[in-house]
Amino acid sequence: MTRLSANSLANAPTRLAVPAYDRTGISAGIVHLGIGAFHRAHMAVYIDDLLKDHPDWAIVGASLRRPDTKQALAPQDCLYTVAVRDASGTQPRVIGSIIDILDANVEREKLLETMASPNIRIVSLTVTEKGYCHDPATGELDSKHPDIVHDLANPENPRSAPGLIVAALARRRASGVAPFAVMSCDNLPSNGETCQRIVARFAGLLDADLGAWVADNVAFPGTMVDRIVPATTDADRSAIAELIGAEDAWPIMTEPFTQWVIEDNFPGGRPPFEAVGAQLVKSVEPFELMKLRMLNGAHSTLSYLGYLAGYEHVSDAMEDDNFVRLIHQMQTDEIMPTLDMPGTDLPTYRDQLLARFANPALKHRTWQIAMDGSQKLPQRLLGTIRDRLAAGKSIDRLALGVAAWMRYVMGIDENGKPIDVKDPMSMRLMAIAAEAGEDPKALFNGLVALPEIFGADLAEQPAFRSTVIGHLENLFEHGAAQTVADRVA
Ligand code: CS2
Repeated sequence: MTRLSANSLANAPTRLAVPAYDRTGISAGIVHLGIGAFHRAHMAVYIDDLLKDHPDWAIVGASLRRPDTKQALAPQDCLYTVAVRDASGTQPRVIGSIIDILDANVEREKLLETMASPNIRIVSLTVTEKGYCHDPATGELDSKHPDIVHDLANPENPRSAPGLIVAALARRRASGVAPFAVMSCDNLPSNGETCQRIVARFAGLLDADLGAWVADNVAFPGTMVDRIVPATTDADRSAIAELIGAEDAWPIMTEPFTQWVIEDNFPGGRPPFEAVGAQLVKSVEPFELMKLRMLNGAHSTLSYLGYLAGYEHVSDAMEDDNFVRLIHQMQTDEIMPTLDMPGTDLPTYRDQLLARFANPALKHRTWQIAMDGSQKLPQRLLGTIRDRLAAGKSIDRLALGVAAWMRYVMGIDENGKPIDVKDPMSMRLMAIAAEAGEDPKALFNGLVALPEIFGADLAEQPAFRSTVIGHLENLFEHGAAQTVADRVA
């Protein structure tokens, strides 16, 4: 079978959606750091929709960690398939908005040069929570992070996202080129402000003047991004090859739903995102809070409890009525009262989320979402818990999500089999858990004492302590499926 490429498109089946513009006539306006599956199913699709009328906004992607994206996509002219899936079938579409991919580890100079060029007016990022090298509880740069220590010592040869951004901004400043806007598209709270704080602090540690210049001159528009994008499997690759009549080394599977809310703060110009379905707003914060708490908070809860209960995929857990009821109750009784969203019908938003989680065609592994919990818990569950405690309200379901995480990071499942716990803090987490054994109080005390995750306050909250410990007792004694069933009975 031929490989997907600019040439193969000429013979593509006529029903296959392909770029609506001449790819030889487009040029880069955006550098995107972290060219993973999420970006390719989200921002790259919006850009694909607008290139016909705005050809100077194509994307140069960079991968910061691994060479695999470039290896997969370079031989196919950076083309790839986005396949939208639900119970009614699979809709493939070939995306052409990425025109080059740079491997930051081996093409660092070329990447910095590109980022410093005046044509680039936006540098966007999806580097996941841990890519910001920050303290997740406070949102401040972690100046002891090994990548930050490295980049402060080698500012012209950076390997972290903040290091690359600051090196490129410094070049632009030196040559009198206006800065690009830095647009975080990660699931961080106040991702614009958080990114600004981290980048300005990194710049300030290098050179106080540069730090002040970044703080005063660089725009960091916040965004709320939403689309569920499970990791691609070999079975997906075969299915897509069949559908598009060519081999695609890395197609992306996703759901029909997509949402993008963007703060309109682009002094150097921006593409008309609103023309392709994005929502431009003054402040993205309420949208972010709603999404992080309602979607991601529920997702993480489903993933830890679901994994422990033996559900491989989110949709498998959603076939269990007790899980559906638990998430519905958590969202309705404990999360929605913390949100202030004039103009959004929260019950409808909730019902739509439950339907999205249940999408049987999306094989989204609970293990995938369970990754990096230390970086995710603060904005997904702990902020909501703080708000509820301050209001003197119950936190029962939210605390069950936290307890399930504590049980999960022990690294042993309910059948005594090892769990592959992926987390930048996994060594510490598993050491604490090993020492605690199956003692709920000791496990809670050991983990809650990590200020990077729980801050200094939560350990001192009696209601938090007793509720989480109570859930841990049940998880140890009855297992996750029964604990969930008992809660919602
Ligand atoms: C998920 C998110 O993996 C995870 O942690 O919760 O990637 C989620 O699918 C997206 O945020 C949906 O927009």
